[in-house]
Amino acid sequence: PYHQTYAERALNHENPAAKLLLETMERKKSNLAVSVDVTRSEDFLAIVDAAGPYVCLVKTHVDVLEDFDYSLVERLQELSKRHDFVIFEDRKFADIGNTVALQYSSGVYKIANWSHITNAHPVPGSSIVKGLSSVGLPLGRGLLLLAEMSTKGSLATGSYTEEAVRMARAHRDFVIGFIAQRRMDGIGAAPDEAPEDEDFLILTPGVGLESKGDGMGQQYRTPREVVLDSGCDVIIVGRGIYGSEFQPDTIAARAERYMAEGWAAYVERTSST
Ligand code: UP6
Repeated sequence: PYHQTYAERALNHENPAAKLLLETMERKKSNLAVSVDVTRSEDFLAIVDAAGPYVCLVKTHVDVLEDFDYSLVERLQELSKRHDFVIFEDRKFADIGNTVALQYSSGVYKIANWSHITNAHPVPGSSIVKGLSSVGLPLGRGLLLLAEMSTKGSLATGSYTEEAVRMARAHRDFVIGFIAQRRMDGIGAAPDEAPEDEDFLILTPGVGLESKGDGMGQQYRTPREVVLDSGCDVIIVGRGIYGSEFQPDTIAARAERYMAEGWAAYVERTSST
């Protein structure tokens, strides 16, 4: 997958959310995701609208919105159609199967109704995938497992990361890839265990051009380091795009720059041998 194009890789995936993401990346020539972590719905929608033309995916944390109303979801879906992007609620589920199935389908947010992709910590074991998949698979959704984290001192390393990849390999219909800092193909597998053409999507947060960290444990690498050196597929950028003042022009200009950097690294990667 390191050298393959996103269009070629769309053919490797049966899961509708994985296919949709890869096809959107190819169509828009963007491997940029914007992460929108703001507390007011108005700012949220303004950022999504400004960055929308440049991204393949919008990543949300709907539980930080202090004025959340379910109508926001309809607005987000309208923007997703207008600007052609995939939706990923970064819920980071981490409970027993029965509980995560309820959290995913119900409550205030009803995430499974509108989020093409969501994610989970592998810490409970594969029952978490079973619980989420009972809700999401019939709806054509996809799941990412958090195999690694971007934070300083993360415990998701070594054998934990390997087990996460094994868990994904056992649920290829629903698990489409990872939140991770590098490619995971073949990790933790004996030579005959992983299919030769194993193709996981790698979505990578902790991306910034201007800063190395945020004073709260976050660590940033550049789009080039992430896509070219580490072989990741989607760069996830939050504050690097919307900063602290939510100015549509500035947001669009920054998103365009991250998109260009991410795509250039991808073009270099797929044309190398
Ligand atoms: N995120 C990380 N690191 C991880 C997993 N998830 O930063 O390992 C998420 C955060 C945030 C976004 O929850 O929404 O990615 C990063 O935002 P930033 O670019 O503003 O630091």
